[in-house]
This record gives sequence, structure tokens and C-alpha cells, in this order.
Amino acid sequence: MGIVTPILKSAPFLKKLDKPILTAADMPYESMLVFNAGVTKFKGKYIMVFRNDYGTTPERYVVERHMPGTSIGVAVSDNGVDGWKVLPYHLMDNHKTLEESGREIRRFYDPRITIIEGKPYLCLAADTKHGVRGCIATVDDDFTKVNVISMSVPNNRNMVLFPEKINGRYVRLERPMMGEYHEIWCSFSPDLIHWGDSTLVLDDRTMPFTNSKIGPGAPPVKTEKGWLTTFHAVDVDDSRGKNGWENHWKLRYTAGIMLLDLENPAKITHMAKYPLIAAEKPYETDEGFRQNVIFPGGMILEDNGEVKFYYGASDTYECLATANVNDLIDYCINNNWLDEQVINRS
Ligand code: BMA
Repeated sequence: MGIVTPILKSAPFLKKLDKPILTAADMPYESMLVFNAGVTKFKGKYIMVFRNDYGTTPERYVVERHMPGTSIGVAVSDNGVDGWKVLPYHLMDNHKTLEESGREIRRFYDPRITIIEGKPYLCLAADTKHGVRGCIATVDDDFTKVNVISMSVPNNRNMVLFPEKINGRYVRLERPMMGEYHEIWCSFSPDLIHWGDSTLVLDDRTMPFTNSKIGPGAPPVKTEKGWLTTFHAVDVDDSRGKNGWENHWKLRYTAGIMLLDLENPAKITHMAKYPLIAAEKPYETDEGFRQNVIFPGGMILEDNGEVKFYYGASDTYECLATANVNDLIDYCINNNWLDEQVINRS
């Protein structure tokens, strides 16, 4: 397995905020790590559905491998940047999940949100007795109740739903785990419950800035030039050792960006061969549970062309970066990884 460039940088036009937008310190309940959120605009507010890990300590984790508990929380903001008000309850409490599922489902985590035909839907990963399963759930307009309507077979996760039907069908991206390969696939459904016509979108074997797994990031956003969408890409370096709470953590997670065909979302038309978001800030590289992890889960296109990217950093914080939509499209088109594939093949 090749070694990827030691230093990876974010796109030159990307603007990161100087500090995380939501952390454990903002929680009204027990919390250690707040990260990997889905974010959307709904009824004039920004709604963030985030992962909250709690109930262990770095020492217990290192010595006993005592895993944190996980719950899903909700925060609301008027501008999507600051003033986040955290709702005082867990949207999903995984202690309850474990009991209610007869100990089959250990936890739901890494939520993404998509509004389709005016209704919010969540995609979640579920750790079960039989492996990781990708789930789709409805959630009521007040974000108080979740109802899981569809679960994939194991091993699958990182599902994201497109915000509208394409050629009469719902569409999702997903990431089955097949041995050492982790690829992005696209599937179609008449009803959000039954899924099929699954098509390979991107495999991880020839990708830039990764020598390991990849997965869908935030739900895609529609632009004139195609569906703009993020993904995460991992590189492994065996020489990496102690990192955050981990004694041996060999992985680095970076976010990339690509354009999918508007009519055929299983087809990539352009993919930037350079990263979109790389770990650079001190709280991304030097603090937290697992450093050098950038995990994009939310993306909002504003009317003025600003795109907000919400991402988990270090499996510890929720962060925000912005860019202009035209810069993002140009970045994909002018640095198109697909052109290089054609040149390499000829
Ligand atoms: C992945 C998922 C994410 C996490 C990442 C880095 O496998 O579990 O939730 O952010 O690893 O630890």
C-alpha cells in the first residue's frame, strides 16, 4: 500500500472558522466528544443533528479499551454559524436502542440529514451484532422522534440521500465494505425503503490522496454543472504511532469534492485531484480523540453562492468551513482527476 504525500492542504479558497462551532462544552447533558453532524436548513432555521460520545475517559480508553457511549443530539441556529441552541434531550439514546432491539443494535451514529419534498430524513450508521448497517429514518418536524424505515444488510455505512427524486426515483450514495475495498455506490428506490439498481460510483484503488478507504460525505447539492458532493478519503501510514487517545493510529481522513451527472448521479463527471478539506488547525491536528480526522457530513448552498461545509474534526469537535460555489465547481473541472485517468490509460 503506497504512502500518500506527507502534507495535505485544504483548497486554497476554502475559509475555515478559527474555532469549532459545537463542542462537548456546549452540551446540557453528559458529553465528551461532539462530531460528525448532519446539517440542513429547515423552516428558516439551521438544524444540526450530531453525534455525542460520552461515558469514558482517555485513560480508561487506553488501558481497558473502554468505549464511549453514543447518543444523537440536535442543535438549532438562526445563521448556521453561531448561537447554536442545543435541545435538552437526546434525539436517540443508544442505551434505549440496545434494550429495545433485544441487544441487536448497539448504537446509531454519524447522522446525515436531507430534506425531501419538505420532509426531513436521517441517514445513520448502526453498529449491530451482525456488522455495520446503513439506515434511513424519518424524523418529525420538531426533531423529537425518529423512526427507522430501512436498514441495509451488513456491511454498509455512510449513506446519504439526494434532496430530490431523479427520473422518478429516490437516490442514495452508500459505502459497502468488501474486504479491503471500500467503494462508493449509488442505489435507487421507489419508496425510500426498497433499494436496488446499485451502481459503482468510485473505487478506492486508484484515487489520489488516499491509499485506503473512501466514503460519501454530505448529501449532494444541486448546481448547474451537476450534483456537487463531498467524500472522505483515508490514507494509512504504518509509521504513525501515538495519536490522541490511541496508542497506534495509522489513519488520516481528508475530504474531497466531485461533481456527479445531474441525470445519472452514479456517474462522476469531475473530481478534484486535490483535497477540499485537510487537517491543519491545531484542534484538527494536535487535540482530541483521533487527530487528523476530517469527516464531512453537512453541506448547504446559500442563495448568494456561499457553500457551508460542516465537518467533524479529530472525532472531537464539529467545525465549519465556507467556499464560493463557482470556486468549488472550477476546482473540480480544472483539476479533474478523470482527465488524468484518460491520459494514463492512453
Ligand atoms: C470511521 C467512523 C467515523 C469516524 C472515523 C475516524 O470508521 O467510525 O465515525 O469519524 O472512523 O475515527
